[in-house]
Amino acid sequence: MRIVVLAGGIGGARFLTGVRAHAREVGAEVTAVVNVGDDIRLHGLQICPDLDSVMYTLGGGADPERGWGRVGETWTVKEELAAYGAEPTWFGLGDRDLATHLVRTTMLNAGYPLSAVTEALCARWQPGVRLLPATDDRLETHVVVERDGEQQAIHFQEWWIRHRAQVPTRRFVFVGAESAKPAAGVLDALSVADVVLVAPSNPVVSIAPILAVPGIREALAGGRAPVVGVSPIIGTSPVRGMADRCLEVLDVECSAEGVGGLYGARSGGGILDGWLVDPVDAHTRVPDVTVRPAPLWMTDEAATVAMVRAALELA
Ligand code: FO1
Repeated sequence: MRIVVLAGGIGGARFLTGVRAHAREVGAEVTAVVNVGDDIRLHGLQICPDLDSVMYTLGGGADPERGWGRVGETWTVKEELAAYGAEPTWFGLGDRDLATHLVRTTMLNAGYPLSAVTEALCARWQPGVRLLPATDDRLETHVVVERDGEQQAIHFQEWWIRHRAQVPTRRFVFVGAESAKPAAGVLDALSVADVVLVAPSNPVVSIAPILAVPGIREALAGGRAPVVGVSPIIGTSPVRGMADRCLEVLDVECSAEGVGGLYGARSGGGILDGWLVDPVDAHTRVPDVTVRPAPLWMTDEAATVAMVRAALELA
């Protein structure tokens, strides 16, 4: 069995631990297509937060408290940069994490595509699933905000970390998406997939940038594999993160029904055949999508595996 998972950062990484555990039991192959919209170039280094969150989490090197970055991290370089007044001071790069960005940037500068660089980094971390960036091309999520009566576009990380999403916000723009191509391996993985799972990641800034790469949405729509999404919202709150704030910008209700409707039915030009919701949201209706309840709190690996099994049964 071949499983493809569309995933963002921390929620996607946790979900993938369950997918990997289930795949090991049944002998399935897993490919994760990961968001790159959060990527940012700082201090001359290319930082890929979502790819790294997935790689570190599956490779046993993530900080479980923070969710991002490395466990046992130290911050000497960050302190030294701050002593120079080097901006941005709101973005923290740990010493251990920096090694990843140095290797990645050196390889990118030498001409390797991000997919090949990711494969090389994964040779160390052995995540047990194939990690593919959605695209090898530049794609960055920018956020149009209101400042001093004017509209300005800022990088997603500045909006997310520096402003904690608490600034008047107009819209999200996936810069470079129109001319981006799916990364090497993405369309092949989708064409041979038996099932596609949409992780309980932020629908607006993690999954939407993946779907914005021309060819990926079409491959889902026209593919033979059923597509099952897992709701990132339980009741009226995101499982983690600030999806509520992102949905508000789009004027979409923060609920399993709101996000299910945003993705839409595959038969109607959307992406979903099935939508897994928490039992508290069992009343959810999404036109032409089969909705099924299952506990969605990823409290530990066993709970996450149970969730993955429910998604695969629905598929
Ligand atoms: N999140 C923060 O809240 N503060 C940070 O300083 C920060 C630095 C950082 C560095 C590398 C990395 O891979 C992730 C980092 N994150 C940080 C997390 C990241 O901003 C977001 O949580 C994701 O982009 C959303 O998926």
